[in-house]
Amino acid sequence: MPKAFAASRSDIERIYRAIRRIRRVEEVTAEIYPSDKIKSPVHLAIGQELVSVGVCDALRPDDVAGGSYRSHAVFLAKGGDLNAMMAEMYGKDTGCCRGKGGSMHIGDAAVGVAGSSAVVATQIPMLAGFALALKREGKGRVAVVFLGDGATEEGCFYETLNFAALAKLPLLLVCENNGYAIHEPIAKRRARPDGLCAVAEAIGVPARKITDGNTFAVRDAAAAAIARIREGGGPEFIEVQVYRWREHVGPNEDFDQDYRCRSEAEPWMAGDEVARLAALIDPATRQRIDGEIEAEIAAAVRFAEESPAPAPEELYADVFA
Ligand SMILES: Cc1ncc(C[n+]2csc(CCOP(=O)(O)OP(=O)(O)O)c2C)c(N)n1
Ligand SMILES: [Mg+2]
Repeated sequence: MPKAFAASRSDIERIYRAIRRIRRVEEVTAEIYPSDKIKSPVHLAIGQELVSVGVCDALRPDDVAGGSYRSHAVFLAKGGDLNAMMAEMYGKDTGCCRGKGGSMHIGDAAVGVAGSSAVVATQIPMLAGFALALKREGKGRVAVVFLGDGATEEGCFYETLNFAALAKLPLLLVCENNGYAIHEPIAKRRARPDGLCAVAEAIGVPARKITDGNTFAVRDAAAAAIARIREGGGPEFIEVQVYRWREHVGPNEDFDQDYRCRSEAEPWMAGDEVARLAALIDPATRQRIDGEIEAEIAAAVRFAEESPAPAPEELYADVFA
């Protein structure tokens, strides 16, 4: 049984709205995808939304967050504009990166989404750089980096952890451990699959693992860590056990692909956080929230479809070398 966390009705409604909105955006993205209107690969976070939502709920608007190619949830939870994200996936000029980045490279400086990177783990030193700048700025802002379990196998993860600990950077590292790097389970990749927090601790970064799939557990752990980080305590590491419901990249399920089976996913689907939170809200309120979300998504799809493509000369804009 998940523990009960202190949450008011308005907390529950706010978190439900955020998590359901991301779920529906990604489900609609998956529906549109086969039409080929979306011009970039999509790495969906369906089943993992609670991490971004829980962590970002504990952030200030002027904090900075960034993640990997699987960052729709981070972008939306941090306050990124849905129209701009949808248009970016369509490769349109109105996209958050003028249609040049696509799903894997979304960012929005105005709301503190630092950007996202498709090269595994490279977002970690990038957000450490933000953390260093924020520390020098001295206004108590923090940086958060979202990473997969596979990213902990890259050298720059260890290098960045060490530097961040040494320099006491205001950096929260959030590992979304979905148990797989593409098709390779963590037990085939690490001698100690349960050792991620121990690794961080050994380098001097306090670490905590959350396994119960509860958004409020994530939010409370993040809030406590962020408060210490803001006070100058240095970086912290939070690992959240989650499960990816769809294929590594693309809109489909992949339980027929020989590397995992549906029975492994079923307990996660049965404990779905979107459904659990929905059941805590009175039906009329829930209907209103759901209706608003559907209308917002439909409008974003229309916006993306009706937006112009970038002009041909845009090919040469923002090119540094
Ligand atoms: C440096 C580098 N190596 C390999 C790849 C190919 N690749 C893309 S995603 C991925 C798996 C990463 O797994 P994880 O960090 O657990 O993230 P998840 O996809 O599970 O969210 C790999 C190996 C890459 N993009 N970059
Ligand atoms: Mg993974």
